[in-house]
Amino acid sequence: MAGRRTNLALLALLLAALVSGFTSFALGTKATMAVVIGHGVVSLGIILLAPWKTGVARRSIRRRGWKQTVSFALVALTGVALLTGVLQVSGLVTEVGPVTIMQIHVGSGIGAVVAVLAHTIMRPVKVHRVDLSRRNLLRGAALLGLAGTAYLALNRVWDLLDAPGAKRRFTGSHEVGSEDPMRFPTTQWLNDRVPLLDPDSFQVRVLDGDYTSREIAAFGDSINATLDCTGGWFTTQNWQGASLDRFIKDGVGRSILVRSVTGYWRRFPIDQAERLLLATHIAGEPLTRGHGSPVRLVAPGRRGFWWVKWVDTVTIDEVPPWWQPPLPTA
Ligand SMILES: Nc1nc2c(c(=O)[nH]1)N[C@H]1C(S)=C(S)[C@@H](COP(=O)(O)O)O[C@H]1N2
Ligand SMILES: [Mo]
Repeated sequence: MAGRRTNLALLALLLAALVSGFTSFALGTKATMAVVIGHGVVSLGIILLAPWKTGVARRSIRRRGWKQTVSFALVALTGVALLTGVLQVSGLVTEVGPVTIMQIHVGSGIGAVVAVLAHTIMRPVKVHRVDLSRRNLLRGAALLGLAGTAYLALNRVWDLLDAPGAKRRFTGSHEVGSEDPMRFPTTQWLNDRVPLLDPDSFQVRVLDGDYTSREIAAFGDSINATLDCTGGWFTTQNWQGASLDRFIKDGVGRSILVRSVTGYWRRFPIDQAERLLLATHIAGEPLTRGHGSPVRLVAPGRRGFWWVKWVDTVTIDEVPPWWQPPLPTA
């Protein structure tokens, strides 16, 4: 009974960690702040349950074979995901060799979910009516309460250590180069290559018109906005260029499709045009190639993967803005 209860709780926590982790990535707006905190709390709940799970696992450890392998993989992957999660938040370590802590965190987290599914198929956890008894719900609440306390305690630890984690953004990201414009990292979602485009002659097609970066810059719009990469860093800059609503007539179309010369694209609701900027400059300096020269999109309030670089075309159509993969696929 106690073993099954522990397994069930762990399964629920792991799924909650997956869903909240994914949501923090895909959305990461102020409105989803609670989801990011929830991700931390349920994950600490998993750590708190570990001693019980050790007891449960010890009883079944004599079984051998591939089932055993899946169980070990699950423990190892969960352990790595938890450890790298805490390290990422602390900001004390950001990479090991060629990979970032965040990459290990996401990789091991996805691996743990695959392993937990395999494990659940091998050793199904049956849900009984008593599992939802008042008593067990209180137990669950107590566990989350403890995890919440641990979360607050960890925040105190970052304060005391004066670790970057003490000053992290609500997404968990750490600040880089906000005062020194050209110092923030250049990064790609997956494997886009930085294209070689001539900033003097390259033209961006916005609806029916073609514009050089000089012409875009001449509109003279600017905005302070925070680029927050799911890689775990953010930077706040002043971006200059042309607001998208300058090109759009009222009442036409449902979404704005912004495409890069690389094929990378994202779709936005038409009513957000005035919050989107085609940028040519940062703090008065032309964009560098890595940062999206000649023209890149600035999408305030959205995670970095929405900020399409090397913009090639902007079009408007009747496709609903939610009709796209939640995360880019290239
Ligand atoms: N064309 C294109 N645009 C892109 C990406 C990409 O891979 N290809 N990566 C996005 C991601 S994940 C981030 S965080 C920002 C990074 O912008 P930066 O390199 O100027 O820091 O660009 C976004 N725009
Ligand atoms: Mo990113």
